[in-house]
Amino acid sequence: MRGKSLLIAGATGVLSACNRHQSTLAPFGADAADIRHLFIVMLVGAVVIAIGVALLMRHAVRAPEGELTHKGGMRLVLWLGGIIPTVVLLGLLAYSLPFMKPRPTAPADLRIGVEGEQFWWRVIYRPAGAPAVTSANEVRIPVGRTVAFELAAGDVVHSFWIPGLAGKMDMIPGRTNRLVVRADAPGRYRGQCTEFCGLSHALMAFDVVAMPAPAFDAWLARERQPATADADAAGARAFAANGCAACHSVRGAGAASAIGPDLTHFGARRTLAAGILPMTTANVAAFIRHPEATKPGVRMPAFPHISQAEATQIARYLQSLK
Ligand code: HEC
Ligand SMILES: [Cu+2]
Repeated sequence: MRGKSLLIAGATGVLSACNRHQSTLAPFGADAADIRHLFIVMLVGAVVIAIGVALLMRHAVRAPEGELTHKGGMRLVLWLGGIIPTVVLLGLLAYSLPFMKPRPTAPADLRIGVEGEQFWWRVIYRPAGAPAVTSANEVRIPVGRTVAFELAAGDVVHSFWIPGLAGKMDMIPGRTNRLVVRADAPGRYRGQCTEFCGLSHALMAFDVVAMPAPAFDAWLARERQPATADADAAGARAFAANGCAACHSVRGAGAASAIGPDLTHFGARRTLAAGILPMTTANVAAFIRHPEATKPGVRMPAFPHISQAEATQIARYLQSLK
């Protein structure tokens, strides 16, 4: 029985390490690599101490009674209870302090504002010397460059965590927290809200795309452009007729509200509803009619009176916004 549970514990450890999508053990950024390094050092230290304690226990249980004099006992307490822990903890503190120093930034570094909302992410790229570009539910960063996240919250406290990139940082209404990072490997990863923020807190994730720097620059230039879709399409007309523009923005197509996620380049995202559903026409149409079926407590009203056919037209229109 014990062997079996040990086997299961070992297997889950090994299997979870296989997930390179969202894992502190598979870092793609310099800060997460530091955290993994510290974790391994601490783990080895803890294991050594645990083995030492176990050996001492064994010795204490087996030794004949009265072997330890009163003075010997006091000395043992002084060393094992006072001096050694102080030296070990001070050593670990001195070793780990340099890791806590924030990464230095230069004025030309890219700043990305991310604002937590119930239950999605507002993402604002603020490149030096150019106007800001607003997007949502997906964070793109250039590999090899320093990026400063400016983290805020629009309603309640959220927490921003990209486990493969860096440690987590709270998003607090009324203040801006800075998290400076550098991605080292391109790829598609995942981030997650890690502060309970309401009913759909666990359904508040996002895609992270680390791109080679030139590709990122080209992408940001495209992202800056207004929407290109056909404004006369049936889906575009249904979007306008159903009042979606009261909450959503589609730059260049007359919708300019910032209450819900920006949809200007919605079709270029891989996931729907803050990293929760794959981006398919059927999923988008279903979400439009019954968002609460996917996300309990969602801040978007249901549109049950929109027919399946009309919802599909709107979904096609939104997906054409690349
Ligand atoms: C009262 C404001 C409001 C109205 C009106 C509204 N939405 Fe939303 N919408 C939201 C909010 C808030 C979210 C974020 C939901 C979440 O993920 O928690 C959202 C999310 C979405 C998303 C997913 C966005 C993403 O990045 O994945 C789509 C698509 C969408 N809405 C389409 C529509 C359409 C189409 C209409 C009109 C039929 C509409 N919305 C009307 C507030 C609104
Ligand atoms: Cu949250």
